[in-house]
Amino acid sequence: MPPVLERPIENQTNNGSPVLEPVYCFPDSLRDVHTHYCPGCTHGTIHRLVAEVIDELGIRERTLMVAPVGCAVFAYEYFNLDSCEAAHGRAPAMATGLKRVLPDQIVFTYQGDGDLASIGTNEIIHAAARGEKITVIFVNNAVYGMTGGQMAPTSLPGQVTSSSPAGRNPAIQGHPIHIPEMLAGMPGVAYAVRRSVHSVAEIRKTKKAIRQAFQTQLDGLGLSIVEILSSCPTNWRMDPAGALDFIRDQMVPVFPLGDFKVIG
Ligand SMILES: Cc1ncc(C[n+]2csc(CCOP(=O)(O)OP(=O)(O)O)c2C)c(N)n1
Repeated sequence: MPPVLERPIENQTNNGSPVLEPVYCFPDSLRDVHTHYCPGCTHGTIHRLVAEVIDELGIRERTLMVAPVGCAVFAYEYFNLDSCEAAHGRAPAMATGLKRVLPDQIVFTYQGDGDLASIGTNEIIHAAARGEKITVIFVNNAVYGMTGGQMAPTSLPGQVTSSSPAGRNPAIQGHPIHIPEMLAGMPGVAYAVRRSVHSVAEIRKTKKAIRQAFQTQLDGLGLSIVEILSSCPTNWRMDPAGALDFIRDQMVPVFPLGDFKVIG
């Protein structure tokens, strides 16, 4: 059994012993296993938020996850959910099939920025155009993490990566792609927002957005997507705290946090 931390509260039982009320539990929707994520990587934080939301909504038994290729490739080992593994970028297509065949299931994809905004751009755009009633958790760490920190479509102007050693030059390599802003203009999209996990306050806001994204699907309103700015200390060549500062100081100005479309 995973550990449950408990603190006594003032209430007393009839025999005078204190009532213990759990205030922090390991989510049922996560498996109690070690992950392979690097120290300071915020994929784990985001996993936890998604799992807590699924638990709180009481939908674990009818939720299907489509896992990506990339650093989160083993997400199906970490979530205690029915899961499928999609080929790189194809998660929205797989989620489309699952949701159409099993419309009472809650279907979500978990995708990195190389996966969703480059290799699978076609898939997310057309899933949005079709108004698929799926939820997309889009983790933007501004690089292709798993393969060694190459430039992604979300890399910042001037950002040094293993494939842009002189820094990304927008005149040559283009500008970062702003996915939720783009999708917000499509009628099939009901919820498109951007959040971050660089501080406790932002983590709490991110959890609320993830919850609203799943609620959007429960209400049958259309595609819901939460882009989450996430750290990659290893490939950014930073310590974990410095990577969180990088999100706040460098990523947020390029990828503003906010709601781009909220229906419902
Ligand atoms: C069609 C295809 N192209 C490229 C790859 C190689 N590949 C595997 S993971 C990956 C990078 C993934 O980056 P991202 O989606 O940003 O996720 P992260 O690892 O940063 O979390 C790449 C390019 C692949 N497996 N399949």
